[in-house]
Amino acid sequence: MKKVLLISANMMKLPYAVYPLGLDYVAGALQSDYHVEILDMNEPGVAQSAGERIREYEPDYIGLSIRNIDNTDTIDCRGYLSDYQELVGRIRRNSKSPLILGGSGFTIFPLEFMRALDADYGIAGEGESFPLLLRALEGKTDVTEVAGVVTRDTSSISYRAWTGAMDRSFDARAAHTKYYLSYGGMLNLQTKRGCPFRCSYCTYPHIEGHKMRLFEPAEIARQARELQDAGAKYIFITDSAFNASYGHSMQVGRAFRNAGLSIPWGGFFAPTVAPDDYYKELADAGLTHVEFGTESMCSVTLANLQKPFSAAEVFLAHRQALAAGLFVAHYFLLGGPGETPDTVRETLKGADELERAVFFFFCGIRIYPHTSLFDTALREGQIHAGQNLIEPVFYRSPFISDIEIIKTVEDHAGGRLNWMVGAGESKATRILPRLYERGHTGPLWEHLIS
Ligand code: B12
Ligand code: SF4
Repeated sequence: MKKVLLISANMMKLPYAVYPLGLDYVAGALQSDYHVEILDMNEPGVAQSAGERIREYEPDYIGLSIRNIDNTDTIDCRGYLSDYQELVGRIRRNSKSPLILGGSGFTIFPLEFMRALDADYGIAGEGESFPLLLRALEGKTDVTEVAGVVTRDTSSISYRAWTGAMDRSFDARAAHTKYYLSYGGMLNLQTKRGCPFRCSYCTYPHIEGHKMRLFEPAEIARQARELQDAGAKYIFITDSAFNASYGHSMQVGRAFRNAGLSIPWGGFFAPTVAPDDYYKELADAGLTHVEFGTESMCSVTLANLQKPFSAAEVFLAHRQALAAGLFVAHYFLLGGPGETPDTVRETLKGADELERAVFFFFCGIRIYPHTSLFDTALREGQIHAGQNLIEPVFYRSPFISDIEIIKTVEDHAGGRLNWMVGAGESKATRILPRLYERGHTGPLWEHLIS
């Protein structure tokens, strides 16, 4: 059997180190025909020993997963491209095998990453097509026939959502799994792919598709039990918006209960009004943390961002989640089209009325291709056609500067611990590692709720 080494390039440990779930799916697609190993750069010691590990394993193919491009923080923006270039240099010094890129970050900027990392091939979109690429390489057929495959000569890419099997291969004994279990105890899980909404700035529908592909609840529950049995203390559901399908997410909750899941879990939710008892049922199934992608409390701004709810619905959704005894966080994204001092104040006033919650404020919205914000920024001359956006560019509202927004939020927050401004790196850097070292588990933002 030929050997594939899958490397997770992500070394970001904030707000916490994230288990490389995407590679479990790529490994799942490959495992019947290839011997697969995963090397996770987050795992202690791997960054130092990667070259040696590659030489020892002698892979026939190397897949490199590119998740984060940068920390997406206007206040203290840090990019990771140079780290990836350094890693690719090390891979090349230790192996002559083809290097194939993939991952969500890669999918946003496939041509730019191909050039910057001088890779042999890439797959934009879902990595389940990896074996098709390898088969084409081995059969010497045209690799560009495989949807999403990028070569050094590719100038435009087309790919569609994967319709075949999506099998996760989870190895409870793998060294990297043990690392996440010992540090924060959080593993992750996907219950569907795709987001049907069209928020103006968001890349998720481009990465995962607009059409929801719902996974079988009993199978998801089986996977959740597998994570629990491996020692997970918390599960993060990575869906774009867990409640985008109320029916399916409710079935997942019931399947969790039937499978005897007893560890807490959480994920991203859209603050839309839920059916009666929705949150109560999910709380009974172990849901503890609800992270609402709220973005604004001003209806004009919400409409500009093309959010699928109004400020009035946010209040209702918030109360529904609180009534079920859940921990609630709201993410805000300020500085988009039409943001003014008044709309910011309206959001802050709205946040004041959202009791017992944590707020994460991001000021300045990163402009990504394939979004309607990209078109707005182009029309307004904030970016130009063909501009390489792998170096982050943030949308600037003509009516209020980022600095003014940050100052307004910080003044209004007045040092309240549950108001986090920016990616929250400084507070998170101080608090989280110490808590994880002391054996605390989960996302831990609930400790900020006063
Ligand atoms: C869930 C999530 C989070 C959660 C993760 C919680 C957890 N415990 O898992 C939280 C909230 C913590 C988080 C944090 C951050 N996130 Co986030 N997150 C996501 C999200 C929604 C899903 C990621 C996921 O797990 N998907 C499910 C798996 C199965 O899919 P996947 O990894 O993409 O893998 C598939 C393909 O990409 C491909 N693939 C993957 N690897 C490979 C490798 C090869 C060789 C091939 C061929 C294919 C391939 O095949 C897989 C199966 O189809 C994505 C957006 C999205 N919809 O993708 C953003 C996303 C990954 N996050 C992003 C960012 C920026 C961040 C933060 C930096 C934000 C911040 N400042 O705090 C941090 C970084 C955290 C860290 N330590 O790395 C960006 C990354 C791009 C960028 N701009 O840099 C994304 C893409 C969102 C965006 N803005 O566009 N995130
Ligand atoms: S912001 Fe959330 S709800 Fe809107 S398109 Fe993105 S993932 Fe979907």
